[in-house]
Amino acid sequence: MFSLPDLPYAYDALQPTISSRTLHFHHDKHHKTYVDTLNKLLDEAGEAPASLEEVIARSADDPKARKLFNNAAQAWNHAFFWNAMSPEGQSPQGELSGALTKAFGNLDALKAAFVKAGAEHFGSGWVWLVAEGRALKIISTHDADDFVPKSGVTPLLVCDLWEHSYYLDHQNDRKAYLEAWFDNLPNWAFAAQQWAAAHGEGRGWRYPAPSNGGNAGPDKALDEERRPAF
Ligand code: MN3
Repeated sequence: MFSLPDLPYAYDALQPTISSRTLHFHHDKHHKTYVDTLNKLLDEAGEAPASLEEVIARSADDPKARKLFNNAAQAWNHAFFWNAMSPEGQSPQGELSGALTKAFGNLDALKAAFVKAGAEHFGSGWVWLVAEGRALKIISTHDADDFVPKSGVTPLLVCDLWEHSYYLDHQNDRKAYLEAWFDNLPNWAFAAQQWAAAHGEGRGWRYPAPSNGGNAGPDKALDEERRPAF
């Protein structure tokens, strides 16, 4: 059984960009439903995987496992999203700050690119800042898609583009939500840890291990080659 991780801050900590009301719905209803559905699907299949990353990686390219993938990836994406935000109003520091300047010119240009990618993304999904080797990129993904199954790509930050993440606070103005989000909420300390992990220093963020994991047979285990890099 995978658990629903608690938010790493109070429900009202991200106001006014994200209200307490939105976080209650988003975490306690939306995220919980993904985790509950994931556990139900695994239980019905008699599976007890060792990690959520393993479930996502092995279901990503299997059309018959679409429902499992969608709920597993959404469980992962939301937990990553909570960690990628901070109420502290941080700025990029250290080596990551230098790499961002080299890649985007300055923080304003990075913000403009991030907001543009998110605002122009059609429909539901996510906008990510990712590291691919030493390269830094902004990429949006549709619905539940993420970078867990893609070896060599490490996410540093993500912002949820589904309407449930901003509609109560910003109505249809996704661009205003993204601008306020980028100005106030990125957890740059977390992003720096992910950046270091992308280059072999420490391990990147992983979803909390399941309470009954590790019972999967060898045929269910991923071989090293397909194991996510983080
Ligand atoms: Mn969401």
